[in-house]
Amino acid sequence: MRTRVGIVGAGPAGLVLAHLLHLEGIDTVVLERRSREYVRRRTRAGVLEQSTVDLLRAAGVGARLDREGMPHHGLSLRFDRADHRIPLTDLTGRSITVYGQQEVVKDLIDAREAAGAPILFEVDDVAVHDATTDRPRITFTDADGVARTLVCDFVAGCDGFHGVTRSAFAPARSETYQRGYPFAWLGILARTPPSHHELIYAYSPRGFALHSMRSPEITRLYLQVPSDERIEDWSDDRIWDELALRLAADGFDLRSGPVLEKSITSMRSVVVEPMRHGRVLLAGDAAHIVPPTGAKGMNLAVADALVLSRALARYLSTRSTDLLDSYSDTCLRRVWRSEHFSWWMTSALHRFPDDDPFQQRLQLSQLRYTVSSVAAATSLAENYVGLPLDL
Ligand code: FAS
Ligand code: PHB
Repeated sequence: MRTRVGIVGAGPAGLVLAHLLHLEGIDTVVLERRSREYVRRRTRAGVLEQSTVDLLRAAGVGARLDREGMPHHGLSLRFDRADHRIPLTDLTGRSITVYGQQEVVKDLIDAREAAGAPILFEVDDVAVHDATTDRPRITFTDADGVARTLVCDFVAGCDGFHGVTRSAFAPARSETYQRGYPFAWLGILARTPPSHHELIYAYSPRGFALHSMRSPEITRLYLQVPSDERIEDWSDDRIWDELALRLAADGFDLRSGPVLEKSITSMRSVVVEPMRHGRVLLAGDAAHIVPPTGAKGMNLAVADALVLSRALARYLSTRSTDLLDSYSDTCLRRVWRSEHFSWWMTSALHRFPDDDPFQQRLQLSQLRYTVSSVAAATSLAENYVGLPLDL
């Protein structure tokens, strides 16, 4: 098999990249380990930055997002049993949109299939070869069990943090920077209307909780748990009881309902530098991970895909390597800004196992300052809605 760009992974990074390159008339093949149904159903992120929404619209895949997405102009930090609203749009002129990651993935898969472009689902044994030659290859086993080789001009590693493309990078040629957190998030999807019209990030003596949503009928909720927690130890009733305690505030009632999904997600910050090795380039979680507290993960993946699509289009049309050569540095500026913001939100809002009353007073002082100072609230707001992309 032969293509201009072989893309490993059909998540937001791989699918946005494939779509943007298709718009440039560049032939790609997307290889995905999981089934079509699994990828379309997988619940993950929920918040789109303004730039992500603008990009999807400009790329012609924003119609359902415009119909079903929920624009939000503020969010609340909840502590001292009270809500403190951060008016995102008043402070920045930009907003966020709540629209599940799997909805973005469905829209992109639909667009690719409508264009008749290939996504090979349920592939296995993917391996990348000859990264530093001008003909990198991907070997894999297709869904029928047939061994295949895809010869490419470039390979895009969009296969997430547990993918294989990063292993094509010579260890001596890359650095990994990381930080773990001594807790995880237990997340649920529940069939009940949201209890508030906006997101609530709650700091409580019992630990962090987050109230989010997916639609007027579906609520998305998270609570901080120890990093080694087992989902089997959390009955639905126990989850609702703990959420009610952590989200408690005067005049607030948490609506409960049938739990449709529950899972535990670990928390870590990771960055791999550089994001390029020869003709293999990484995008999204394959290159970096952020704790979800800043709602950055998916948005970073989309931003990388935009930068990479331009770099590849420039080279394949003019043979100029300028954007390829600057790809990693261009992405890493945004990545590290998001890493810092996500670390800051995580540090401010979570209870750490070893924290003491002094640490808790520092956190409360920071939260009180953030919601009472226009400068501090604006700093949070402009990071949360996301720095503009030059579309
Ligand atoms: P993805 O992981 O989405 O996609 C990678 C794709 O590559 C997957 O489809 C995978 O099946 C495929 N793949 C992997 N190995 C392969 C191989 N060897 N061969 C072929 N294909 C392969 N972010 C938020 O902002 N908010 C959240 O609430 C949130 N919750 C999350 C919950 C979980 C459980 C996880 C894992 C992540 C969560 N994230 C969240 C982060 C998430 O949204 C990512 O940032 C986002 O999916 C990144 O997109 P991609 O880089 O495309 O990677
Ligand atoms: C979500 O709705 O899934 C969500 C929202 C905000 C976050 C993380 C997850 O910071």
